[in-house]
Amino acid sequence: MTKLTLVRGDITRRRVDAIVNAANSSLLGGGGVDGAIHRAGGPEILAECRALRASHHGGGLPTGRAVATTAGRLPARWVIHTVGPVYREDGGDPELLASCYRESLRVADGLGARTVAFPAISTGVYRWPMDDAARIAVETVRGARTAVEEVVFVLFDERAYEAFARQVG
Ligand code: AR6
Repeated sequence: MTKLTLVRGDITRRRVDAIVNAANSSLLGGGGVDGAIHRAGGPEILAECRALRASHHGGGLPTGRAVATTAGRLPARWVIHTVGPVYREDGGDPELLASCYRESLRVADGLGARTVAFPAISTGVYRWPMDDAARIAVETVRGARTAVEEVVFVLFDERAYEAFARQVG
């Protein structure tokens, strides 16, 4: 059983094996948590993202998939970059959001990571409603077959923290 922990704060400060980045398909950075990770981690992460993009994902990383880089100056050992789905007026595909969590844990297993920190993927720029995103995140991690021992959800504000706390119970 993977232990679930909730904390409020900035994911770039977490000393865990891997932190997950809510990236976009370009893997070239952006705003939100993606911007914070590249700013705090330094140029090494972006250089690796460019190399990954060039060698494996010429068309960009598809939504719901995940890849890993080292973590530059961050206290974590690796950054796992995943691309969440955009929530539109007619909704979003919950399976793609679940896939972000599952695939990130699969990549973490490949790295041998035992502790992994996730932000609330897709709940910022991509506008996924927080309660629904929290439900999908918690259900998916609880249902995952993984050797990861602890998943830490790092929630940036009180509203996100409360939504995840309601799901974890
Ligand atoms: N630590 C933890 N959580 C954070 C941090 C942080 N330092 N900063 C923001 N959050 P978002 P998305 C929260 O927009 O919705 C980027 O431009 C934030 O409050 O970062 O998946 C990418 O390049 C929110 O709850 O990611 C993509 O283009 C959550 O992280 C696009 O945004 C996710 O918000 C991805 O959008």
